[in-house]
Amino acid sequence: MVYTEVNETRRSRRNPLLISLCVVFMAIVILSVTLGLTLGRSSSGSLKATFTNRCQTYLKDNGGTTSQNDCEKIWESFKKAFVGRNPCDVPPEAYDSLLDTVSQDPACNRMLFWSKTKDIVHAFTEKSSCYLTLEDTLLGFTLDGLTWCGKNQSQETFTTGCPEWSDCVNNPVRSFWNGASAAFAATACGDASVMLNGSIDVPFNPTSIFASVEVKNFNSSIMNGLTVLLVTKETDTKTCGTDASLKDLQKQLDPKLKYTCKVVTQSTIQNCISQPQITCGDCW
Ligand code: DVN
Repeated sequence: MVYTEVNETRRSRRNPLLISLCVVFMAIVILSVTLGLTLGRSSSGSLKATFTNRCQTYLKDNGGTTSQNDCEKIWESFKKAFVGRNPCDVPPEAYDSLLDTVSQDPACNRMLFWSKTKDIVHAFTEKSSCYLTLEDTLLGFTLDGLTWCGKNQSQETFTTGCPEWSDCVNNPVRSFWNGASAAFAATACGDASVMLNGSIDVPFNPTSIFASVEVKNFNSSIMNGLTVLLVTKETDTKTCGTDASLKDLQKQLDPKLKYTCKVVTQSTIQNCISQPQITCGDCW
């Protein structure tokens, strides 16, 4: 009798406790699902916002039209390339229509390519308009550093859970940069330049976009030559004449193109960037 009463008492105490625990658990589940959905939605929502904001900023800063409609149209064309598709099955050609729509006037004699020198190149082009990189064009500027993908049978855009660069060749981000780089290189006219990294073993790496896409798309009927700016640190010993990969570059270039190479130290470029006014042609 005494035993039963104790048990009853425990049970009646445990029940409200159990109920409270269940309520808290359910609340956590509901909150997580809601948060997950909200965050999931806002991450894809924010891709559109980031895209159109950057696109409008670019058009405003570069004397283009600021009409919201233009960037909305460009966004729609961009989305068509990858929305509803398996994120490992988006080839570079998927962006052809976008790249045709947003074709930009080529900047003859000012086009600058790069490989493994992204930070210093952009620090320089941000400071002066002497050169123009792909990331200084409307689409390059808008998509620089972003991740995106779609999903089979879904109309949504995603910014997380997308394949990594090396997961599959035909992923939406990698294919965009391959397609955009090919189109950018194909318009290179006059004398173009490339900043290569003289502090690494293979400055002209065959697997890089510069070697595997851009050099292959140069058009010698509109281009005069290519100047390699081999960016080194003071302690580096690499020179234009001794680096084997630069010999490969020379071999791969159309013989009609004039090849020039110059070693430029990082500090020379940094000094130049720190000048209040950069005079094009005076940096190296
Ligand atoms: O000339 C430039 C420019 O026009 C561009 O689009 O292509 C040329 C640079 O490409 P690259 O020759 O392949 O040079 P990098 O330095 O090896 O790679 C350039 C960028 O591609 C990287 O900075 C990565 O972009 P991110 O992450 O900074 O936005 C991306 N990339 C290349 N290999 C990658 C990779 N990202 C992730 N994993 C990799 N394995």
